[in-house]
Amino acid sequence: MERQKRVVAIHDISCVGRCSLTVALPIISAAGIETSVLPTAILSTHTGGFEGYTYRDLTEDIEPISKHWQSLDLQVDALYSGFLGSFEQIDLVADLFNTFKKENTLVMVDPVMADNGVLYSVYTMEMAKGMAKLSSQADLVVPNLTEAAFMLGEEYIGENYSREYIENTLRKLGEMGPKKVVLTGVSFDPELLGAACYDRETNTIEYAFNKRVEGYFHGTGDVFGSSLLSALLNNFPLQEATQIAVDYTLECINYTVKENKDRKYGPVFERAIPYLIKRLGLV
Ligand code: PXL
Repeated sequence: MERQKRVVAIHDISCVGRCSLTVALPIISAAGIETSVLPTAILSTHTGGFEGYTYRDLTEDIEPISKHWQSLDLQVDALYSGFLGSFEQIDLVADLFNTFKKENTLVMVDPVMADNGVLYSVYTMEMAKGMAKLSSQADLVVPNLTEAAFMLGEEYIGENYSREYIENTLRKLGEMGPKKVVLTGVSFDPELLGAACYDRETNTIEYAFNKRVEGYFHGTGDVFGSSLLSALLNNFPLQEATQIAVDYTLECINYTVKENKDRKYGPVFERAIPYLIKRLGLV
């Protein structure tokens, strides 16, 4: 068997409402990868649809945690950042990348900050500039269309876009620094939804689609990112890993619809874990 890999997942803990670490930790673990965590903030719930949530920013803990880890012989195969607790965390997370990145470490940045043309309530446009800076240090960046536009300093153009717009966006994001880009929420056909992936070094653009389910499903970005990383660390090439992530996300959405769950509690990703580990060839 191949040596077991380790991910450091850098996201918030939203105690209730599946997203960020409550999604990344179980999914990446189920994929056979040791998942260490660096919580960026602790919230009683996520910020998308609950009133009155608590918010403890953990910015001050990042450096001491990093210092302690430096005293350990820690092999890190991937660093995966998502929702950050403050603007100041951008530079701290960039330092953490520099500290723990070795030759074969995959740095994946999901610039979690916005969706459907709007920034999450806790952020300002400053965050978009910061996320662009952090993404420039990544090997792989995984924005949705809103985050991509904001990082490029452009307006969100909504759902009427051409293939050319998507491909120009991928190339412009690649020019910022990352070797690979996976753009989520891409659709050229009302029946289909998926992602576009770009490899700057081979100059290839590929797509992965599956059936579109109407409606907004909170937390699916984290399900997508966690399963994408799981597939990449299980040695699937970029397009195949993207297809696995698209298909797993759809499975989770199908369970969420079937169980008629209140969608702000997040996707029913647990029931689809057997599907994911089969797709990854682990069972
Ligand atoms: O899934 C993205 C996310 C992560 N963490 C928190 C959020 C959101 C989206 O709203 O509020 C705290």
